Amino acid sequence: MTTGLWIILDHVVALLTIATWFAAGVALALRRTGPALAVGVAAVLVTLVRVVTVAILAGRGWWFVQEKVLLGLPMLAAAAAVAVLLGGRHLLAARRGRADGRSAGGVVSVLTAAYAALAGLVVTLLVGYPLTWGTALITVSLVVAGALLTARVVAPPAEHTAAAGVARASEGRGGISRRRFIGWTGGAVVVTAAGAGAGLSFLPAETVSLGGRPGRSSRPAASVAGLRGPGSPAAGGTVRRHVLTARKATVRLASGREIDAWTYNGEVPGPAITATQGDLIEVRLRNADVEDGVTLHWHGYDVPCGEDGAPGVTQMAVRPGEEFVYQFRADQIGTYWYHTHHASHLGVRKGLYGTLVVEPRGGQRAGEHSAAEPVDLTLPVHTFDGTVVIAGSDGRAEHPAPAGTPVRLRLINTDSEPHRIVLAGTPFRIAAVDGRDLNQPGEVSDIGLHLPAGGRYDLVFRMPDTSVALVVDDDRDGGLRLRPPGDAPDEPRLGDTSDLPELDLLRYGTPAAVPFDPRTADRRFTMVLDRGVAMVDGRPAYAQTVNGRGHPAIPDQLVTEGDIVRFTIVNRSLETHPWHLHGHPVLILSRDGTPSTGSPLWMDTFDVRPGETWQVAFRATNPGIWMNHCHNLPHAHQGMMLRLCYDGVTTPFAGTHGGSASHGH
Ligand SMILES: [Cu+2]
Repeated sequence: MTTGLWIILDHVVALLTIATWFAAGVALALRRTGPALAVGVAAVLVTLVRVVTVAILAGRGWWFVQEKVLLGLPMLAAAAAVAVLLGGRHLLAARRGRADGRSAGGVVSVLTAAYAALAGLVVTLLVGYPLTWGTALITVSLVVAGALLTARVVAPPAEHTAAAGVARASEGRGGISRRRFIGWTGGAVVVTAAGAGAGLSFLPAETVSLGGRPGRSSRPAASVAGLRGPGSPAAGGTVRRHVLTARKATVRLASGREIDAWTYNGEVPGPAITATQGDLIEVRLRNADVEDGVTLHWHGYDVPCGEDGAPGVTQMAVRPGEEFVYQFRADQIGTYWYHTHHASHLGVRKGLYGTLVVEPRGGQRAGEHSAAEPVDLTLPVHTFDGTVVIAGSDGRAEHPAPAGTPVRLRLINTDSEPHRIVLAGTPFRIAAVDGRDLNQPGEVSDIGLHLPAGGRYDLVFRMPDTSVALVVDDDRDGGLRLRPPGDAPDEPRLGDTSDLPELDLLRYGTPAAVPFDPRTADRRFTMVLDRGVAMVDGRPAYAQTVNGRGHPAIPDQLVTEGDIVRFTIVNRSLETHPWHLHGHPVLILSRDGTPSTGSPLWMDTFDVRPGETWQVAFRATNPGIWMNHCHNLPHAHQGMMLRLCYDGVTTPFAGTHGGSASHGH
């Protein structure tokens, strides 16, 4: 069973502990001894089951259980023990006819167990990892406060009740009842502890995490504004000039349907940018009327930091009437894309994206020697209002491909959710992932591919003399058909594509040497992804969090040029998080402790699914201040975003990233 399923099961068991302890408390209060005993036994059993589910989750990683082991379970266990002692003893006596009335202590202790169970689950759902002293103090205070208030209701002090018999026994000597004394003292302790907890929660937090190495040196400061690309192409290269103007437009899709889009140059996707390795790419970005402001981020392309398009970090957002010129050398070959990085959860969804493809200099790649003209299609997959649009086509697209032709399909997921890709009618290889070639990728067929948000796969094959179907999200009516000229049937035999197993890229291809020893690391950072209550852009929110915090309160990660950096990324939540570091591809080391055994796998966006733990590494060779975030763009907007900062690099730009403080949505 996956860790994600254990997390869900543990939540269900936690809910059952709350329900059973509450039910037992109510039954006891109503003097229904039979049901109270039955439900009480169930509550004890469910509590024991909870210990088991938490123990199993602990085996998957301390991050999944810390607050449960240190706070939730001890609180529940203590309250449950008292409840069994007081409530259980009373119930057994009542069953034997040796007690009547109700046991106030029993009712209070059983209900307190219910409060403890509830508080534990609330801490898991709203706070998560890491547990802080502030949270622990507040939680315990609230549970104790609940117990004291319950005691007051169940057995009020003598002067307020006719049931004076209960209170008279506890009359103190000084004229004040012992019960009142306990009540007042308890109340004072609770208020003090809760106040201390709240105070601790407002202490200033660390702003930089060092990953286990010394902190900032006294290096002379370099500004990201000065980290710009070269002004000329490499020898033999040319300059590829583009002007992209961001503007709102009505765009007609292939089916004739019109959508209100935010576009570059009135097109969706924006103009395709292509280059040959060594060319200089120069893009003048203008903004006509996108009030939020726009930028261009070169997703997966390791441009110098000043060209990265992160507003408030590497530049200011380009407002209507303004412009910004990007210039960088096309040194990396492969399939990439560009998109706005300002208010990107809106802008990219509405159409501010396009493709970037860089071909190797000097002809065909290995394995593509052929007399036939190759078919090379760039296929960004985007969802507009629930309709999947592939390269501007919202219905089924067709493309001719003579038998024997080498074919390359460059799939780009420009959405915030993953897509499932099936290629039917031919065996094929995944030649490249996120623009980087794999080592000796084997031929596969009858298999599903999971394409993360922001990710790219290059699928290659030689065209058979029958048609080939590209199916996205198991929708057999849409997608793309490649058909050889002549009378080949327009459909390959397509079964139910949703039945096909999913290819595991961590076991695909052949191992090869990598440029650094991934067993060593100069700095290690752990990012635990979850949902919780946190400040986002200065306002409290039910946020998407990293280590319990939201942007920009998540500490910066500090690295020094040349460091080998290891990330451990843990997903405690029930949603998939496509993790994306700007400026560097990362080498995938392991998933859930199982090492990657296929081709070296370099990715810039990888899906950390619920319950998963990924280890990745990279060498810090591209100085700057880089965004490090979830590429489910609404998640990033809800706080799941931080910065990786090189020692000695500063930024003159300021403001919240993503524009949530400035735009009026
Ligand atoms: Cu996410």
